[in-house]
Amino acid sequence: MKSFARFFAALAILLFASFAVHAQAHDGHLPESDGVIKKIDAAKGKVSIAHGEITNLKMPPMTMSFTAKDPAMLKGFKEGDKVRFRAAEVKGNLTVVSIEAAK
Ligand SMILES: [Cu+2]
Repeated sequence: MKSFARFFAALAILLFASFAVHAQAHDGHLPESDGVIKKIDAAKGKVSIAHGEITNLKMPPMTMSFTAKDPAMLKGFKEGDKVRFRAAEVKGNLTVVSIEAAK
């Protein structure tokens, strides 16, 4: 009986781990949103963006502050830059997971 319980516990852990990996791999499938950088604080990894609709967050256009997934990704951007970016909620923070200059 005990070994059964251990087997199911191991199975649950494996399932959970594979879901976590799967969720991470999905960053690239988030829809891109348009925006203009209003304020940038690369040291704190914060960026304020006047953004268009963000469908995956069910968010209408607005100006708001995001946390950068990695502060280094803000290097090379400045206020007034037009960008395309992907945003998601990460640990309760609205986070920019990818950002690139809009052409
Ligand atoms: Cu918003």
